[in-house]
Amino acid sequence: MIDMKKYTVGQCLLSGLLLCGCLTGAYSQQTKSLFNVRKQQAENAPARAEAKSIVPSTDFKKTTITRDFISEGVAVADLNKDGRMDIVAGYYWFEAPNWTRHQMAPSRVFDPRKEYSESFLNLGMDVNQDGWDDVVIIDFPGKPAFWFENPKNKPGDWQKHIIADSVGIANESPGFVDIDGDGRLDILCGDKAKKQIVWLKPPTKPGDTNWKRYALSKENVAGTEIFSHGIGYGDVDKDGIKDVVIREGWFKGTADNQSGSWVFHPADLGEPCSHMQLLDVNGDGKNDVVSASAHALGVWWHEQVADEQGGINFKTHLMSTTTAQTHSSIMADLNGDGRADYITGKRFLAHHGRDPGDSDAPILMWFEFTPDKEPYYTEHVIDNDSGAGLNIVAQDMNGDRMPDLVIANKNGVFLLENKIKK
Ligand SMILES: [Ca+2]
Ligand SMILES: [Ca+2]
Ligand SMILES: [Ca+2]
Ligand SMILES: [Ca+2]
Repeated sequence: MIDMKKYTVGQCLLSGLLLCGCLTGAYSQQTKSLFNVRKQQAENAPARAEAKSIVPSTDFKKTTITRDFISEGVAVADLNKDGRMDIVAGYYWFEAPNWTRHQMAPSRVFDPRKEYSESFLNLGMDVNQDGWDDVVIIDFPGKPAFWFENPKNKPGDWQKHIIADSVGIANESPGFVDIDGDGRLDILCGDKAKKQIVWLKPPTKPGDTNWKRYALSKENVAGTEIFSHGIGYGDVDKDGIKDVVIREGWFKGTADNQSGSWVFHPADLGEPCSHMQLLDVNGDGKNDVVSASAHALGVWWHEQVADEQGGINFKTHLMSTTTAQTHSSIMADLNGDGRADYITGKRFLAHHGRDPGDSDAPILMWFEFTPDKEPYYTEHVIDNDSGAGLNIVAQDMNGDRMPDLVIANKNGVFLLENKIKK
């Protein structure tokens, strides 16, 4: 294990600069901001989470599916149609209830300290609507996404289909959200080539295998570099139409979600982050944004406020410095009070141990919101030896109607069954 305590802040800054120097021009826009994050941490805040002992809650029952690093994305679906939810991690799926491992296509176990896998985010859905759930995989940033077609319990490799004419997926936290309200999840992301905020729509007719690309923003906008960090979908201005947020501002949604006409409004939504969640944190009727640092330290809520001209801007409030590298988040009502909670966790060894705190204990946590009571949230640590990958699943796995959590990262694949008492 690399002990980051041995390194001084200066060494961390130096290694950060060296890392930035090695990356391509596509990364240059973010180099400055990432550097600023590290500089600010060194000057004003702890560069890493404090070494306090974190006692995991007894509210979740953990099952280790595997300790192998095979994917940083995860999904659930009943792939063999036996009525039980199975777990997907990259090119592998684990059959409930004993989590027997199956391979969809040739792959291998990756070295968590040296390599990335070939699977960054996963989704289970019946793409071709033949009654069998398929598996969607977002690959390394900038590569096209693809899906594996379920062979309906027949042996052999699953057929791989590239999504939407090989659109290169930009932004590191693409969203699985229903953009057009047809009840099927779409992919919200950037288009690497056109630097445009787009959505990729799965086929609508049974038997069809082709996804379509539709533009929301104009070309050459912020948030669309392959390594851009942070994107979300929700109604910022409460006009009844959902908008797209990135950390540099928001694109105002219109009824036309296909022609790339959504106008950008600059606003300050803080540091590079993972999936951005919209909710009214403080109960003042305006939607705020909750985000977490993708590669540094911090969970924040960004309070929606009016700027001097009466426009929309945000004031950032720090919620947590419990764990760094919080490179994914999801909303789900974990405690059954009817209000969605925020779940995030450490992307263990995000940059293979080179970033402050990325080899610390892999913590998974949730935040319960209390809009009528300051500071409007309560933090709960779920576990200190799982963490999160690049997406988190919150879905009922054991039939008790409470959402459970499933994660996959460089620490393995884990199921955390929700035992919170209502
Ligand atoms: Ca099953
Ligand atoms: Ca299918
Ligand atoms: Ca709106
Ligand atoms: Ca608010």
